[in-house]
Amino acid sequence: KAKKAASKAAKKKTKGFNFDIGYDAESLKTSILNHLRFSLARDVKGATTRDWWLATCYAVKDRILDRYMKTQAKHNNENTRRVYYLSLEYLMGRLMENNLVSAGVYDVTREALEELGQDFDDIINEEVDMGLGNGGLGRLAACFLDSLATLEYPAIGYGIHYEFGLFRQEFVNGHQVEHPDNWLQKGTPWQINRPEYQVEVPIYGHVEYHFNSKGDWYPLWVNTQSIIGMPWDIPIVGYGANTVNFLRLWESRASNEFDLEAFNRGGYTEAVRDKAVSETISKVLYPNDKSESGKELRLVQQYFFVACSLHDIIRRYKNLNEGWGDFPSKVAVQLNDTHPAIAVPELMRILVDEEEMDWDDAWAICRNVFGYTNHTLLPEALEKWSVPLFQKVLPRHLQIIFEINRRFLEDEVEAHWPGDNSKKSALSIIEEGHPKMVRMAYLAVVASNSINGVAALHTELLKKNLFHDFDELYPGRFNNKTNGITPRRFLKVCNPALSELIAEKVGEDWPTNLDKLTGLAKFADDKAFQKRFMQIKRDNKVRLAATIEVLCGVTVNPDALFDVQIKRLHEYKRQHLLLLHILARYREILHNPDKPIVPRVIIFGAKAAPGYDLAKNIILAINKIGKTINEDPRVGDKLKVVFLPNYRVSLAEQIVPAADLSEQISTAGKEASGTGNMKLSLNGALTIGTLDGANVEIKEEVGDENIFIFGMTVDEVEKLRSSGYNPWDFYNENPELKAIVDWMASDTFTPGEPFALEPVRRSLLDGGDPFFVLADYAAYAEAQKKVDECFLDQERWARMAILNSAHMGKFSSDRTIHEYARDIWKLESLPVEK
Ligand code: B1H
Repeated sequence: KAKKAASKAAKKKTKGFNFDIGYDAESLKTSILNHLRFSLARDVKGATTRDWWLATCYAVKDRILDRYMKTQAKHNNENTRRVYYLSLEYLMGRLMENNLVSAGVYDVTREALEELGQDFDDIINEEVDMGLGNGGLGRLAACFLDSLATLEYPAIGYGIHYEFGLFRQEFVNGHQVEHPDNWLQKGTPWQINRPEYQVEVPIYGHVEYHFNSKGDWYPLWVNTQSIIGMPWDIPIVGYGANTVNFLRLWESRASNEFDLEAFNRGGYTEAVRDKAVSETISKVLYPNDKSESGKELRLVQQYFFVACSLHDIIRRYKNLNEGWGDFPSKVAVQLNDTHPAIAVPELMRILVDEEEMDWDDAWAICRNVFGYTNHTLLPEALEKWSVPLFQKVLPRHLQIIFEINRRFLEDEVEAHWPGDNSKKSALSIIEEGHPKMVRMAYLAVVASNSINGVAALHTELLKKNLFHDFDELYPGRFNNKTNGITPRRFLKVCNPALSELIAEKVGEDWPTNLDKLTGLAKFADDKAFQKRFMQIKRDNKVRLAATIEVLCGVTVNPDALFDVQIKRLHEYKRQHLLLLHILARYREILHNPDKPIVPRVIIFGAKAAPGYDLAKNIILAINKIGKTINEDPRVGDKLKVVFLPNYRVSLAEQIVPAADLSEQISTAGKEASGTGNMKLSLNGALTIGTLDGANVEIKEEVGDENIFIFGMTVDEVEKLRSSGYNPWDFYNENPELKAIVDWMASDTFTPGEPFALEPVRRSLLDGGDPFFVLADYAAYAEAQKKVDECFLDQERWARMAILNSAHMGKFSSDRTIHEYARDIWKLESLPVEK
């Protein structure tokens, strides 16, 4: 009561107070100087670049928070429906430049800093990436947040506030070495701590049965430990800054109660040790990208952030609503892969155990609320948790999963396939075996009103293979949402010169209306336009060349063809196929020294999971072979091979605008979508690629004549596999291929260590070449020849590059998000007044 009165009084006393904040250079300057002095306790005299960076971020944040307050007030006043995006990963990259652009203060901030005698670019480069994700899945989540805010959809992202994001990569003698990513060390001006919203969640313990007054038994989850979730909010600024949503990341803390108990028993060290265990939960992002088998801490991480998030969602709902009736009309929850699928039994537990709702009513709510996005068909990435582990960590949730499964099999599967026990065991959420396993994908499918894939081909394959019977059982629930990328970060911010040229030709509104880029098509044959377009590309290449010089110590010629493969290192992505092509080019240069050849700079960027030996060996092979080539005077500018260390979002922003050729060469059927393919093509790189993932749709958009497609289709791969693929046949029948595969593993590239690269060779031959590298080699070599021919005709190349940019409109994440909102979330945008 007293609190309420005080807040009322405060409101009265501040009535009419003017919170208006200036958006001109002069106001920014004042803000920056104020923050330098009053937030950082720094004198202008002693201020470092980092101080200037922090002060500038704070000044910009003031403006952003103003819009954030207005947005949240609007969402609450209207009691609007929201989407909650649950993801274990967010690869945000740097925030400053994007926030400046979105908040509309880029130019004035630049001006303010210049007037203060500061170098704008140095300040931008102070920021370390927020790398709380592995690759495409985490970056997609970040692009989606950008689009949700830009399109003014009420949305909140939930995730984990990892103390250490994805490791920093270094090369030592060509080997990958991992270092902790201490992204919080320099300060993180964008995050806001929200202790008032901390929550406490139970874990471990066991289930007891009690009887109520009617004599019915009910389960009680007891003897649990508790963890505190501390929220950190990152504002998400929509382009134009009408709407500012937020991303809420949970940090784990030891609960006080928990501590006290140990203290009272006199166990000081135990108390501190237990505290350390609780605080381990949000310590580090698992760097595995695809497989994470059986790690207890990973399961704990998943449950922890899901439980905190649902608690938060329900608190917010209850603030504005009575009863549960409206819950599904106010709340949509999207599961980014199965990593947050524990949300299903957790919501059931809350509704049934805590809210004492009937099972059927609770289940109806779940099914109305959840949507599930699948991101991969690779079997090693399909999450399964062992029943004994589940039993230990989340005993009550396991019971609920068994009950969900029992009803699903007895009611739904039995009704559709009466008496068919093989169907029941095939579709069961619990896989029989020793131990039994919980199939998280099946759990997510059974509990969701929508299940989507991330590219047309991927969705077709999901329906045909992994979820074939579910598609029959639940017609219409499976749907496609082809991925997209934000054109703000991946064109407007990273390629300002091209952005200006585009604006001149198609108008200023292309960043929120990417289909406008088709307006470039009519200039594809215009010589003057071609010249400007290619000059911008060349300037970007000069800048990247300087970065390559610094990071790799290799001088490259900006007039060479910049051939780029940037993505996680995985066998299925086939970086080693490009490596074989590199060897073929090197061999050609040595055998025919006088023959003219299109000069190329091959640029790799990729991190390998620390425990993935073959991936690390492929990195080693590229580095060793690259070094040999780069130092061979017979080669000169004809071929350079560089592996940029520590590939991450901010490095991608430098590489993407400078690429001529985009390598998208995964084995057909393995890359669910890919999103780097979209970024590169948008910036005028031509794609050499297989008919896999979103490449198929890129080809449809840019036209067959503006893309280099090669290799086996999904059906052809399947046919070859079932007829018994033997890589030795391809090796023996192709003398060039045989020569380079043998050469690769000889001691030419690793003098003194003759078998250092043998593991890569072995994987392609005795290892059975599971991703058909040798089978696709000849077709790839053929396609690369066409690339060279094309590049020799610079006008033709320019035309193709322009048409690539022109036809990428479909791949804006705005389009993707509009589709999710319309088809899955039934979400209306809610414009916030200026
Ligand atoms: C994608 C993952 C992934 N698919 C498990 N699956 C992870 C799986 O830490 N884990 O356990 C992490 C990541 N990531 C990627 O998602 C696909 O390979 C890409 O093709 C796709 O473009 C991207 C976004 O949909």
